Order: sequence, then C-alpha cells, then structure tokens
Amino acid sequence: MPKSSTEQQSNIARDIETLRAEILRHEALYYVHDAPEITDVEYDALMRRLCELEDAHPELRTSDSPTQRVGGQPSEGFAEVTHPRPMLSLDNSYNIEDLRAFDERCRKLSDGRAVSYVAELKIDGLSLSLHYENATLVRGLTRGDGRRGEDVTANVRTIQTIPLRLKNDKETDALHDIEVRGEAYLSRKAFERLNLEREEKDEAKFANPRNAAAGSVRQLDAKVVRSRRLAFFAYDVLANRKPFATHHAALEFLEAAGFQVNPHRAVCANIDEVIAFCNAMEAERDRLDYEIDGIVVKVDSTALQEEFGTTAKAPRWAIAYKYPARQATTRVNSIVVQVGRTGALTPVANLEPVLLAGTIVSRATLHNEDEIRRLDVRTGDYVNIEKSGEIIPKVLSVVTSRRTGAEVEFIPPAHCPVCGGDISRPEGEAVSRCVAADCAAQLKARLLHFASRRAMRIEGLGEALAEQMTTTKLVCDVSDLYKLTLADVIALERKAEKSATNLLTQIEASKTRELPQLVFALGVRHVGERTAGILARAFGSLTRLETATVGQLDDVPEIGSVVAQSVHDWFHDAGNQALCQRLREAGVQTEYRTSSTTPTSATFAGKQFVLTGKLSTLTRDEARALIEQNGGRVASSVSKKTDYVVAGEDAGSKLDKANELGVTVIDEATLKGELIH
Ligand code: 0OW
Repeated sequence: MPKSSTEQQSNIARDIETLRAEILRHEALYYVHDAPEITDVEYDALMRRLCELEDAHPELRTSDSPTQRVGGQPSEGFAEVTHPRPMLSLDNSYNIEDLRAFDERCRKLSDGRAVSYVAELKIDGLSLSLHYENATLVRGLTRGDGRRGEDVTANVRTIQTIPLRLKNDKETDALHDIEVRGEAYLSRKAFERLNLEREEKDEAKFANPRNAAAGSVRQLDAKVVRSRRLAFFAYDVLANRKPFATHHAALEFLEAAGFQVNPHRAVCANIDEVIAFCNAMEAERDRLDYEIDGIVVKVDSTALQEEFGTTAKAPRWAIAYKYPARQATTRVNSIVVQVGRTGALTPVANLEPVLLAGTIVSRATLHNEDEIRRLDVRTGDYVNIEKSGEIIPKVLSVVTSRRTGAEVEFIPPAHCPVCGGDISRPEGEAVSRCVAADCAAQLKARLLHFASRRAMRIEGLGEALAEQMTTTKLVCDVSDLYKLTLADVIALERKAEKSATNLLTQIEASKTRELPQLVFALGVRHVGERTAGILARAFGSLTRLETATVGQLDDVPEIGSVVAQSVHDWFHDAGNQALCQRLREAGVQTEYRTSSTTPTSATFAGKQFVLTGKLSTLTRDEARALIEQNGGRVASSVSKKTDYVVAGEDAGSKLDKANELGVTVIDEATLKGELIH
C-alpha cells in the first residue's frame, strides 16, 4: 500500500530530526568534549545527507539546523546595532589593597550586610552579545563601544560552542527570549596553529590570542571564521525580568542551556576567599589552554547588584583584578633589520639579556619603522619590554629618564641591508620590502623553506649551508639544487665527503615528494601547507596551475580571492614558469598522485589509528598514506575506538588521552616494523 504524501512527509521530517540530533551529538563530542566517535569523513557524510534532505524539502529547513552554521557569500561590512542594554566595562584593581577597598565599598553599600562574591576568570578575548528569541539565536553583536556594536551574526553562527538553539529542559522552559554575554576567544593551540599557517603564507602574524580572536570574529567571510576554531565562554544572561537570585545560579542556567561556562570559578563568602582564589589562579594560569588577564569579581546577589547599580562606565558590583603584566627593563644594544622570504624588512632590537617570565630574553621585535618612530627607541636606550602572550616580547616604552645623550637614533636603511637592492614600501603597508629579485637573503630564506620538513624535506640543508650556497652564487634558485655535483658541495667549506654525499642523496630523494609538498615548497604568498594540498588536488599538476585563470582558482572551494590572485600572479610570472620548467627537467615530481587508497595489504585492516607529535622520518600525510594503504584508518582524535596512537616527539593531549583510555601507544619505527616481514 503506497504511503500517502503526508505520511511520507512526516517520515522525512522524522528522518531530518533524527539526523540533526545525531549531528549535534557528534559536534558536541568533537568541539566541546574533544572526544569524537566518528571520523571527519563520516561526519561530512552525515552533513551531506542532511543537506540533501533539506534541499529536497526546503520547507523543513530551520535556522537552527547544523547545516545553517556557515553562511553564504562574504558580507560587505557589518551593520551597527545599538545594544538594548549597554555592555559596560569593568573597573580595574591591580593589587590586594584595591580588592579590599572594593569589598569595603560593597559592604557600605549593603549597610553592613555580609556580601558574598563570585570570582571567575577574566578571559582575554572579544566580548559578544547573543540574542535568543524563542530559544533560537537571532543575532550576535560585538561589544563595540559598549553602546553600539557590530552585527556579526553570520560569523557567530560558525562558532561551534555557541548553541543555535537553547537546550530545552525544566529550568530553561520559562526563558526563551534572553541575551547572553560572553567572551569569544582562541585557545593557545588554535592561536599558535593560526600563526603558523599565516607565517607559511607570509601573512602578518597576530600578536596575541586576543587580537587573533577580534580579527577572526570580524572577518567578512564566515567560512574563514569557521576555519579559525573560535570558542566562547558565557558569563552573563539578561532577561526581561531578573530570573536568578544569584549570579552563580545564572551561570548554572547557562550551562544547562548548552553554553560553555568557564569552570574555574568560586562562590566566595568574603573577600579573603576571593584573594585566595586570585592567588591560586595566578599559579595556574600558564597551564590553561587560553589566555586570561585577571579575575572578575562580582557580587553574587542579584538584588544587591540592582541596589548598587552602575556608574556611566561600569557596575559598582563588579571589579576586575588584573595580574601584573610580566615586564622587565633592559638596554637596547643594537637595532638590526632582518630580511624575510618575501623581502619584508623587520627591525629587531638586540637586548642586554634579561630574565622575563622565566626565560632569558635577548631580542624583541620592533615590528616596523612606524613603531620605532612611535616609541622613539634608540640604540643605547633602556626600554620596558613585556611578554604577555606574544611569541617574542615586545618593546612597550623607552625609559627616557635614563638617557645620557649618547643614544643613537635608528636610520632606516635606504637599501636592502643584505643585498643592497632597492626597497619599496607599498602604499598603505607598514612594512618595507626589498624588491631585488636576486636578493641573497630572500633566496636563502626561499631555499630553507623549500628544503624544510613539511616541504621537500631535504635533511642537512640548514642555515650555514644555505648561506654558503647563496653567497657563492652556487645556487641562484631552488632548481639549481638538482644540478649540484659532489665536487660542488665538497668545495663548500667544512663539507666532508660523507655529509656531501648524504646531502645529494636527500636532494635526489626530494624529487619524489608529492605535489602538495612541492606547491607549498615554492613559497607562493598566502599559500600554506593546507592550501597547497587543496590546489594540488584541484589542478593535478604544476602545468595546469600555470595555465589556471583567476576565476578557475577562485572557484575552488576554500580558495579565496586573495589567494587566487596571488597564485595566478606567481604561476604567470615568466621567471617562475622557467623555474617550474627547470624543476620538471630535473626530474622533480610535478604531477598529483592520488595515494592509492585501495590497500595493498591487510596488515592494519579494521584498525583505527591516531597520529600525534612530530614524527621524525614521515610527514603526517605519508604516515596516513602508509596506514591507509595497509587497510587501516586514521581518526582525528583519540576515543574508545582507537586501536593505536602513533606518538612522535612533543606528543600532546592525545597521548594523555591514550594513556587515560589505555590505548596502545607505538612509535613510527614500530608502525613501520609491523609492515616489514
Ligand atoms: N572577560 C571576561 C568577563 C567576565 C561583565 C558583566 C558586567 C560588567 C562586566 O571574562 N568574566 N565577566 C564580565 O562581566 N565581563 C567580562 O569581560 C568584560 C567585557 C567588557 C569588559 C570586560 O572585559
């Protein structure tokens, strides 16, 4: 008996609901608990299935469906919206006395009644306001100036730890129209990974996770926002009526509603307990996977909060306790200019070594000439430097009171300090660049990048050798590596025959690297390791990349217009085309070889692996190919279904998880040993 159309419709609606619930469950496992049960491929298959069902039945698509997280086209800009209730800032305190003074004021305002507090971490990110109507996310705003913020709803929807729909259970039943406030942030891991990708693409690195979070939330292209892996801690909820007697109850509601609320918090009966919490967290903060810049202390009673009210700027019932930034004072012994792979000139201060946040520091970046002028920093000056989340310290200010008059002003170089070539500073850019095509510094940097581990992996080609090869003009571009003879390499000083032979063996072996590695090794601006893989798979060979139009490049998913233009320009440059031709003639692999996914053996059939840490003889792609070619599967993180964790150096949380779950841990030698019979 054929089903009626309504019966069919309800079956499809049920299938969609079931699929959505399954996808949300896996997203929570992956993003919130970091313990997925399925591989990315299986997750993508579920999403594809849901998209197909919703495309076939658009009337069943709702805005809180997981398919609606990533928006369509990039937006032109962000509309400004006035916050219904201003997002106030916080008064600051910098020491225990200030905290006690705050407590005094609160007890006076409460006519001597006891005041209990909630102490919570001050997350160093970007504040957001999320509006939910009928339990569904309808708007996301940046804090802006506190009165008006930017509408970044499309971007906020891509943040996985922000629920598109409030969880529906007893406490939250009554609350459907609420505003939730919190901090969007990047974990240290996500920050470092992002900066690594930007460095590979020769894009300016973010100075710290806060800037990276702000820069990410305010990206015009929601797809880019999603790739940044932002997270969100909720810390406040506003509703038409005050539904919670205390702040800590509000936080518990937020957790029940599906938000991540920072777990490091305490209800404190008095200010002494607050101080104890601040001291305890100061010791703990460097072990957290995100940056904090202090503690936020709030009166717990909502009634008292109402009574105390606010000043124009900040509530009277809350204060921020800021940890002393980690600073030191030392002398600038010299200011030198470094030349990077794309010719960017970066001034660096060589410092009198000084202990700062547990490490001896002898250099600090000066970013660019504008920064030197803003600081008016001179050779011989004493300067205050700060290490607050940045990778290397930055110069905060000059101690002018210690000037003797012997200090020497910085004179920006008129020509490249390494090759004497011309320097240009494109309009609107802060960075000057050496534009000489044969600049030895740039060639050396390009050579090192080409030979680096994740590129062509030519072991033994380090700083010293690259320096010698370029200054002697033995190597004028990377293709010259493939012309080197044993005599050439031995002629370079301190090169014994054995290591010269090893080097040539490595260079020969590099010809068989896969196309993604070669594209990455060429050092095209904005093309990091991941983008190189996408391009290699999309076009299949160097030749097709050389003939690709900007439109064809732009049509590749995840290749934005900036990257498309950069790739087009590089591969259409005559010099680069000649270089590619020389590489082909040298016998370098320039075609994409799909790793044969049909297993050549069943050694690892049915086994699930997770890779962690730095492998010494295999890249991640090679290890993955090795496992898949022998019937195994590689998952992105450790779960009860993992059979082996292959651990390299500096293995991180995945190794801890493996030990916690009792998963067998092996090294790559054992992995390869399994295959050799
Ligand atoms: N950054 C934070 C944080 C927090 C609000 C509520 C009333 C005034 C401040 O982790 N945990 N709690 C609050 O409470 N604010 C925070 O950050 C704010 C955003 C803007 C100024 C502060 O950084």
